[in-house]
Amino acid sequence: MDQIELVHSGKAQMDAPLRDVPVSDLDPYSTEVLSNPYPHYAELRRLGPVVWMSRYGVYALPCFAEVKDVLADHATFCSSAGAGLSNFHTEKPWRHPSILLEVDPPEHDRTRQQMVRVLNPASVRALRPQFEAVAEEMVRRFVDLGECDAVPELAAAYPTKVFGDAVGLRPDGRENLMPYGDMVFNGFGPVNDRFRTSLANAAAVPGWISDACKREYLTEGGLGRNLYAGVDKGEITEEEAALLVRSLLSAGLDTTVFTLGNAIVIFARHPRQWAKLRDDPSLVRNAVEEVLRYDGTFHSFYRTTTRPVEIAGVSMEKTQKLLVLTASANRDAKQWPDADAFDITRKTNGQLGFGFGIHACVGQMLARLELEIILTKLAAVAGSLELTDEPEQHFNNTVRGYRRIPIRVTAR
Ligand code: OVM
Repeated sequence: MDQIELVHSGKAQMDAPLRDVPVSDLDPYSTEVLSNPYPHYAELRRLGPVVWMSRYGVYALPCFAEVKDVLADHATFCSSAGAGLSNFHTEKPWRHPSILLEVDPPEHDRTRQQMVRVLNPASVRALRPQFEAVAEEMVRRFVDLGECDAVPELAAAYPTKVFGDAVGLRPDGRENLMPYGDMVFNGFGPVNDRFRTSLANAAAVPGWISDACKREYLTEGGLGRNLYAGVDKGEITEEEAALLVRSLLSAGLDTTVFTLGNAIVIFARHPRQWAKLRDDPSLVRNAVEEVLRYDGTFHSFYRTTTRPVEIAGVSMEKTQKLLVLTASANRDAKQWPDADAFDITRKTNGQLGFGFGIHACVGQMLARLELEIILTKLAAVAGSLELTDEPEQHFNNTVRGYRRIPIRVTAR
């Protein structure tokens, strides 16, 4: 399905902006920045709501209000030029563009509707008993281990099992899913060594994904197979159904695996908040939102201007890429009192971890269900969570997470 060829230059619009705009030469994709982006985001917000990023020729939006405004106006700030740095209107995408994420209305509404049909509140609710049964067993085993790496034992194992089963994937080959997500999420950034390596290390992965998206591969009754019902009703083509399954596989696994790992690390580092959750499990839903606000998994993506426009007094041309820093917006003190504090009792309404507007995460109910179930079980079964060593980050151009979380867990 995907012929991989990298032509992105990122140099299309490197000229300095015409107006008096704050400029930053920060590389948001450097290992140093990715290690701890928050002080850098704070500096961007201090510079202003619109900052020219001289290395990439894009405007960064680090503040809540402007991020939300831009995401609300999909006609002016489009997705069809790609949700990454590369401009699909002038550069060849590394894979067939997503027919959900990388399109505008009216095309978008048609495909979104198909996704909503399989990921509606009732179909997600129906998954709960199975998700809870798996969580029960996995969390007990995790706590019984006492000391382990929480990534393979829980954070990666749980979504791989329950999401993979929900989609209707066969048990074998699921190890291809994380490396594929790694390519996809690196692909929203520049063509740097990190992206090239993720492609080179996993040459067989896109082929496996492409096969796994086909109707005959997918189990009857799963979310993937259910997307093919749209073909039978004449609403989408067989190829479109396969690409929508690909969207599930692209966006659905790495994100939840990393969020689960991030939640474990954050709670291990905030024992009083963990104690609060154990004392009052009704806080779990808000705790999930606060995890996503405080250290969101999806850090940034792009929009592209469809006409000359002004944002916060900064004029820009048509076809300008904008770096939408949702994880920075979620730490904006103008929106969030004591923004850098992790507090599961705060008001989290409006956090942007799932985006905002017509492209807001279509799987967010499914993601919340996974997170809520695991944290609830963990809070019921585990006592203290204690990191036995520094967790090791998994570096990716767009998503934040850990590849190793050495932890000691006591039974409650
Ligand atoms: C897609 C896709 C891939 C990654 C992320 C995403 C956040 C969508 O292929 O549709 O949404």
